[in-house]
Amino acid sequence: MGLEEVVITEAIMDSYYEKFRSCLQVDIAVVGAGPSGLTAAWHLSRQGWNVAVFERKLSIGGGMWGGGMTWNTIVVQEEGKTVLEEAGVPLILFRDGYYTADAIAATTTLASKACLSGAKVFNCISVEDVLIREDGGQKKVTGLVINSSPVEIAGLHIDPVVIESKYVIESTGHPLEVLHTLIRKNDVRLFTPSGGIEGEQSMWAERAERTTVENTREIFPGMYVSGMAANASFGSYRMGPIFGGMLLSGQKAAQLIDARLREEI
Ligand code: 48H
Repeated sequence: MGLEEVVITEAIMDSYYEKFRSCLQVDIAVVGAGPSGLTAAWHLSRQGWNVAVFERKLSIGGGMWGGGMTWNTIVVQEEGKTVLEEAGVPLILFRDGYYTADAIAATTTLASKACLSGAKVFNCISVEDVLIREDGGQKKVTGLVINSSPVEIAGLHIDPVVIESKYVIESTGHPLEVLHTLIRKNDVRLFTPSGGIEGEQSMWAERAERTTVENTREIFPGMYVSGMAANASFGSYRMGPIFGGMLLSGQKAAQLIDARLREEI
């Protein structure tokens, strides 16, 4: 049997657009396929929610691929290791309470868990804005404004498209991109002490790991923060190449949103 190039093209078109169409109205839209976003996507999709993940880069994994300074090993502590254990990532005990995992195995396993649980991951798509509505005088995020990353990189003046979501998880890491856009463009207050973005502080691994999980919560109606974005929003510290907090934060964001969605049924 011969191979027809146009059939290959048609297969890609039909399959991709079916996937995209199934995400026009999702339960949860995750911005950023780093460790916290992928963990949240996995935990939510396995509960049966319709989840879409948008990642600007061609590669998923965010800052986890590179371990510390390109040495592609990650460290997790006792609490954080449970998420990797459940995913089936091999862990090695380094010293009391410190475990290492291969950064590539950890990233690809989390991505695989998310995809195979049903989350739809769209790489090469950048989130450039949010969709906003007013409900009883209160503004609420109701979706994402997305564009092709190559369009963004080339600086082409091409309008974006939109997907609706019941909840958004802002997991863009240090830059906190979506939240910055939200407050730059709208006269709104966040659920932070100042009502704005508190900003990230310097390295303090122990405190940062704890607060990443504490700071994982709803930051604006319809929008949750997870991972490094949670600490950057609420003014806490960075933690360097230890990833337990990122994983536990993704898990917590998923638990909080799962509970909200169940209340709404
Ligand atoms: C689509 C976007 C957009 C956008 C960004 O940085 P990440 O790995 O995020 P986390 O929070 O899951 O993990 C943080 C961790 O990697 C880290 O940096 C740590 C632990 N640092 C400690 C320290 O001291 O430095 O992933 C975020 C992802 C990336 O893949 C971005 O490309 C993506 O979000 N992204 N995707 N639209 N507007 N902005």
